[in-house]
Amino acid sequence: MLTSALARASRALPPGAVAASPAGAGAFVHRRAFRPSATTCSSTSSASGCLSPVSSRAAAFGERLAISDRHGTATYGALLRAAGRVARRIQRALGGDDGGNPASQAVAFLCPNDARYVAAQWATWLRGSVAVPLYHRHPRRELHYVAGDCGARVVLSTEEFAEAAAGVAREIGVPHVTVMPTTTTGRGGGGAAAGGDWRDHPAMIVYTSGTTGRPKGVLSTHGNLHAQVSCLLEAWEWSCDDIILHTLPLHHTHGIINKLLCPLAVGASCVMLPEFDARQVWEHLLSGDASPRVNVFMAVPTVYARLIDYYDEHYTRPRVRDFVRGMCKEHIRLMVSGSAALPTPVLERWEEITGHRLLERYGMTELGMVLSNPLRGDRIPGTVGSPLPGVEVRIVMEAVSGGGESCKAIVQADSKSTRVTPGFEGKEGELQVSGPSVFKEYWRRPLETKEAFTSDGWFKTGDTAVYRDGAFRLLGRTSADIIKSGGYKISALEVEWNLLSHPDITDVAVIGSPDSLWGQRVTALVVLRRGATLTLKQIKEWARERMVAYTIPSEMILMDELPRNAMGKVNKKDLLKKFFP
Ligand code: MLC
Ligand code: AMP
Repeated sequence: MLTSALARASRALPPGAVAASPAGAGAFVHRRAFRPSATTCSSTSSASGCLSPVSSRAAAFGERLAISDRHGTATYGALLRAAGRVARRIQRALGGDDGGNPASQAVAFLCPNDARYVAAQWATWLRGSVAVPLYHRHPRRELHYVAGDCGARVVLSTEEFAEAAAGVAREIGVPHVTVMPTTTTGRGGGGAAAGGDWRDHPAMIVYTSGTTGRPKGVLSTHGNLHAQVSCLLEAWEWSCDDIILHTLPLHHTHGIINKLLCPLAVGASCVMLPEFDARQVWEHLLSGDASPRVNVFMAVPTVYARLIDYYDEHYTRPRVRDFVRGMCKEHIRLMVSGSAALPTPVLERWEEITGHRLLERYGMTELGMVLSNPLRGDRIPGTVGSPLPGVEVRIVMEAVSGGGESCKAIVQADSKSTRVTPGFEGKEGELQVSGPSVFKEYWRRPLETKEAFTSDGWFKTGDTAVYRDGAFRLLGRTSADIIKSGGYKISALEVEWNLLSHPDITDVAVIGSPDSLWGQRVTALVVLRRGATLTLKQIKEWARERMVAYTIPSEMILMDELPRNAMGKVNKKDLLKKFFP
């Protein structure tokens, strides 16, 4: 039965993918995974380095447990069969109007955090199309924008989001397809699939905010995703015995790459919660006899701060505290923080509570993960370690010479070595990145793509970094117009643009004010129309239908006018100093 299920699943795969499994899986299986045992995935050895969709490795993992969610469990085989069914539904919905080449087709999908998300993502890849995840907490306006901007040929959703997804599909004039539960039985098999080399094949578009215009679609190829996943598998020693607890949104890199595609690329398991809930996370981390028992956890700093608050409130007795520490020490092998700077007090308190020093790493939607503290070895608070395998970084500072300004790389490093220009250790500059994990382009934005790279091909992160005492440190964004709140990147300019459409607001400047829980908070300095009154509560209500929840200001400061310079620009760094010294 297993053999026929795998054979069916394999038939659903594109030619390149079939070749990669089981052989291709070996490229991802690290040390512990090669240990022979009845349940290991060591049979998937023979590293070929073949590039193919991450999902294609699944055929080799057959009846191993892939996902455990609130509806039940799904094996790799079941996921592939479900993906095959969804792929055929897409094919039917598109009918004769298949558009020729699925590689140029975007498939937008709106699914909760459970096995059906994976089925939708893999169905897209089985077809050779481009996966574009939507987020169910986004207002309709935002869903419409993303689905329209990526040029989705079809919108997928699960039953519970069918109304919103069908509405979006209608607005952009494409079919809507429902993703069914993964547990139902049925034939496997997929839709049309492109063959050939998958390296340059477009795989995914994730939307990210920047300092210009509306959010941009970051297009990554299968080669990019392969690189983003494989460097983490190696550096963090992922194995098929691992079980990760997944609590992050699945429309961003952290949730998609680090917490979902990594485990699924090695045959490990992923326990998915529908959303972050401190009590449930603690229950999973502490349940001694639960099956599957979690041994890996990753989150943004705000989540760790929330977990600490919960612990302080609920786990007060000394014996309970000993139990918490004992369980975490004994059962968890890795706890990672990233997406925003980890405050040292959070790192220290978490270590006190669980006995784990969080492994902090640095990454970006356009790049996957770039820098990481070591799995084994000293994790220095306030640093993000060194480059991951396959990633090259440099720190560039603007050097003023006699003839004018030029750029100078003062530090250049990869996972094996770091070269510092003598006299420049400890000097700060912009972090730039190069390597196979770097995204292909901003979707349909050639100008922005060009501007994001240097003339010699390095991606300009817009983050200021410094290299000191053997490790990289992030010092913040070069632009005050980018805010990071709870791990979400928010464009201050986009928030301003939204608020300016309020009839009572005549001028506004949005800044990221420091906050111990959120990292930064969205603070709006607002000038009102003469005679108008407006409270923060009213703004929040007005914004609910229009703006993404985490971009809505949580603080408002009323001003008579905004201080502007001769060029008419507001100096946000000055405003920050003035209001949040
Ligand atoms: C929620 N709120 C936020 C917010 N999230 N406000 C500011 N910033 C945020 N990030 C608001 C809500 O609208 C609500 O407002 C109030 O805060 C409480 O909401 P909540 O429902 O209790 O919050 P919750 O849903 O629990 O969300 C908290 C969170 C979430 C930390 C779990 O923000 C989250 O999932 N963050 C992770 C984002 C992420 O995955 N980033 C990775 C990007 S990739 P009100 O007014 O209604 O009370 C990347 C690359 C890399 O960065 O390196 O990884
Ligand atoms: P995003 O564009 O949403 O992918 O967010 C990427 C940005 O998050 C980076 O450019 C950094 O500014 C920030 N970031 C990610 N990890 C860290 C970290 N460990 N420390 C500081 N900033 C981080």
